[in-house]
Amino acid sequence: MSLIKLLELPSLCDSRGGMVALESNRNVPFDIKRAYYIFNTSRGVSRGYHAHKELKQLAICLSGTCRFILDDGNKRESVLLDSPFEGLFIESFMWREMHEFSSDCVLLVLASEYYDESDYIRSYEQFIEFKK
Ligand code: T46
Repeated sequence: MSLIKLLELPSLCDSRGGMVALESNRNVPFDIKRAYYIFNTSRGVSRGYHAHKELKQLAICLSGTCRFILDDGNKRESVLLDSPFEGLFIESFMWREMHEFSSDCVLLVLASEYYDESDYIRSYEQFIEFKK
């Protein structure tokens, strides 16, 4: 089974322009407790390099593009996010890296939990230990 779970976010676009609605436990598969966005990423920068113990997230590229790498400890898959009409669902215990941010990239992330640094696994070796 693929690690890349892209959820379609229905378009509410009309002649006036674009719109997408995000709803907890409807098109977003968890209760949304937090949202953050990443933008103005410096050229050549990569982010992430961690996993979460509990947190589930949905990442949506509102503009521009960026590449996600997901790794469950057994396999590693990559996907280019380039549409506000699709969300990448990231389950817990999934190593993630973000690369190739375009200069206009605005990445919105919806999260199932409040920020908690103790939920992060920031070492790949530790992540592999957790997965055993
Ligand atoms: C993830 C990927 C996709 C906060 O204080 N509150 C927050 O809600 C967040 C997200 C971060 N922070 C602090 C923690 C760090 O001191 O902001 C700093 C930068 O966070 P970090 O280096 O973890 O950022 P990324 O881009 O590597 O990872 C982020 C999320 O942290 C992470 O959960 O899955 O985006």
